[in-house]
Amino acid sequence: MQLTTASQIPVELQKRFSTAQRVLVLTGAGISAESGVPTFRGGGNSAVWKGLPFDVISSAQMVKRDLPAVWEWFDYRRGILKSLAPNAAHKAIVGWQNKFSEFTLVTQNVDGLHQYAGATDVIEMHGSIWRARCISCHTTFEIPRNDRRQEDCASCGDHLRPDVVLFGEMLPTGAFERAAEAAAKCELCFVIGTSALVYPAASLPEIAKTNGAFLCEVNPERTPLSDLCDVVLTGKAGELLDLIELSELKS
Ligand code: BV8
Repeated sequence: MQLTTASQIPVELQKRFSTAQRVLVLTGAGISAESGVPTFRGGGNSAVWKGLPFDVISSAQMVKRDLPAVWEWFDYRRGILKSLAPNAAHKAIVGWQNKFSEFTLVTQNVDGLHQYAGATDVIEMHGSIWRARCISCHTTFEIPRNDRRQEDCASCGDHLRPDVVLFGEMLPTGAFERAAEAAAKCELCFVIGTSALVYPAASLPEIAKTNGAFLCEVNPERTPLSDLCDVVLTGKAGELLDLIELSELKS
């Protein structure tokens, strides 16, 4: 059922949203869809770049095999992103950050739109497309939105790569542990705009549920997590997050 009014938000979710102290939000590419950012698997197909499925072009092996091709893929994506802005869903979550006493925002996205919207202390499980890292000394460099990125490391001169977690690579030190600890403690967990296929990020809602959290999924489509959720809001994050907030005011 497509929700269009605050009164359609399940009462149990309204209550939890009003009383929760510790909240965790996990986001995926879908939360940026209404900003114009293509999702990876939305609409049943997978992103492909020059014939390579995205989990091949975005993989550790590809950095070794063909770093220029990896840069071409990420330069292309930054080219799309640099003119895009956060949408209502990103903005709603910024408001939530100040509403709950313990709020943790974990994202799988590398687009930086949560921070652009004003979110702080974002756990970027998969790094950032706006940062590069030296393949030798691991120094990182911010990539300007509207300027060319630097080619080589200013510290040691070796090549740079995107500071993004590619398939087959470990997550940033401590990111998963910090997110998993918050998931185990939260009372209310939102899973917004993710196909819940990529691990270990997709294990976070499972950790929350195992530890007694109320689980709410926001997604136009069902996912492997949907059956685990207490509430599944079917629809677009940019429309539904504001309804959740409005429903609280009415209750
Ligand atoms: C690792 C950066 C070891 C690159 C990405 C079990 C345990 C651990 C690992 C594995 C495991 N099983 C398999 C693995 C290996 C692998 C993996 O998960 N493979 C999958 C495909 C089977 N994982 C890894 O390699 C990870 N590393 O495992 O290291 C380890 C082990 C244990 C503990 C720690 C470490 C590294 C994975 C990271 C890969 N990098 N991104 C880049 O961006 O190019 S993942 C990539 O997929 C993006 O980050 C993306 O965010 C992520 C997940 O996709 P989604 O965000 O969900 O996006 P998707 O398009 O799939 O779905 C969009 C959804 O939005 C849809 O459901 C759609 O319906 C919905 N939607 C659309 N419009 C809207 C909407 N929702 C709301 N509103 C809308 N308007």
